[in-house]
Amino acid sequence: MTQITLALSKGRIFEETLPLLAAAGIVPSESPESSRKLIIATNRPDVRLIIVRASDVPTYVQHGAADLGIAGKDVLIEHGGEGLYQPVDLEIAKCRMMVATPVGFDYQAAVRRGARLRVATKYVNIARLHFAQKGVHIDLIKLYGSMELAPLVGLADVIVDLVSTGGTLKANNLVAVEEILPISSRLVVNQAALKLKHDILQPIIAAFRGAVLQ
Ligand code: PRT
Ligand code: MG
Repeated sequence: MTQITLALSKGRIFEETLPLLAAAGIVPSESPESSRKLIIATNRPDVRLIIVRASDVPTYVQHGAADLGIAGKDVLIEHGGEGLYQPVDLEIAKCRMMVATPVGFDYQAAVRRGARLRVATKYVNIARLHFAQKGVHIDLIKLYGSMELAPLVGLADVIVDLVSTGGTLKANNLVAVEEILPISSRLVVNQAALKLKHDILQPIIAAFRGAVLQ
């Protein structure tokens, strides 16, 4: 029997993927939130799930350790997307990549002056490209989380981060000053698997696509 492996991350992506899986007739046998298992069986003997860090999904799929996966556009841009076919925008886990500053920092004036900006972010490729397109010189400071703290303690002038409700920025006296791009999660498929396991993958891709259009 041909088996397929789908890579997912815990949290918001898993939650929002459940209805899409259901549309493809796939029901996980347990929840990764309550189970510590990293390989989760489903009601279909030919489909299993693996639970990985959100930013590791493209790597598993690129190398064929998973046949397909679901990853945010932010993660895909930072990864580069080599070896990945991206057939469907699933329109889940939506948010926006934004530039944010402390309340009171005059971002537009700093940009007009041609000031060199210190930018703290986890999304270094997205930030580098954005400021290069604006012609703004930056010093990039790579962080792995809690970017909101950086401007509050003088590590950076601005941050580049994902914003959904805006609650985290507000709680830290920061304000979004520029949108870089809208973000949602994509279905990604290993290009070799798409050919070799076409008969089993194609109906799943079609079911996901159909579920998005609902
Ligand atoms: O947590 P881990 O280090 O394992 O990885 P991760 O943070 O990348 O994973 P996860 O599960 O938190 O996010 C998975 C994907 O969800 C991301 O790659 C995005 O595509 C998408 N997504 C959607 C978000 C958000 N919304 C979001 N709000 N990812 C992160 N956030 C964070 C943001 O970085 C900020 O710290 O939530 C905070 C802001 O939220 P608000 O609601 O206060 O604005
Ligand atoms: Mg997170």
